[in-house]
Amino acid sequence: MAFKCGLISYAQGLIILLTTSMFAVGFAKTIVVGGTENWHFGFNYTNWAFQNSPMYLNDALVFKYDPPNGTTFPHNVYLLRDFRSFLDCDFRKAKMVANVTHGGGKGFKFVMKKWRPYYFACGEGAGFHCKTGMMKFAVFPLPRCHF
Ligand SMILES: *[C@@H]1O[C@H](CO)[C@@H](O)[C@H](O)[C@H]1NC(C)=O
Ligand SMILES: *[C@@H]1O[C@H](CO)[C@@H](O)[C@H](O)[C@H]1NC(C)=O
Ligand SMILES: *[C@@H]1O[C@H](CO)[C@@H](O)[C@H](O)[C@H]1NC(C)=O
Ligand SMILES: [Cu+2]
Repeated sequence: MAFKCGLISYAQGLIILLTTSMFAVGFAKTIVVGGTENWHFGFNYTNWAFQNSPMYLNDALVFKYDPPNGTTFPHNVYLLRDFRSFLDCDFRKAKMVANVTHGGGKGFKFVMKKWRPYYFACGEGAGFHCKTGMMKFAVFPLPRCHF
């Protein structure tokens, strides 16, 4: 990863190395979206993402939601195209990454491999879960520097 790691001075590098080893954040994490709340209608995922930032490249997000069974709302996971469609909950050019059944069991795992913003949202109810249900959040994973 050629992300300016070489520009950090030796002293800064040492401090970062000490800090990362002290807090053991040197490895990719697996993060359950929503924590114990999982992926459901009416939880503020923007706030959750804010409280759980920063996230890093190669971190994995796990979306957990029950498959539809008559008593539960179905959910899914879409990647929205850009910030504008994220704001508007516009799914026209969005890509479904997990359907209504993929969140069962151990959940649906998504590894953030690229240095780009990811706009996640539930596409159920033609934008209703995204808008009213607050089932959307954005992540810009940061590169981790290895020394
Ligand atoms: C969700 O949380 C964000 C960040 O804390 C806050 O700005 C926003 O108003 C909240 N949304 C709702 C609908 O409460
Ligand atoms: C549907 O799923 C919910 C949550 O897992 C569960 O509590 C409920 O018993 C299930 N209903 C049926 C009919 O399977
Ligand atoms: C979800 O995707 C799986 C394949 O990964 C497929 O077998 C299943 O039928 C799909 N479910 C729905 C409801 O589209
Ligand atoms: Cu939903």
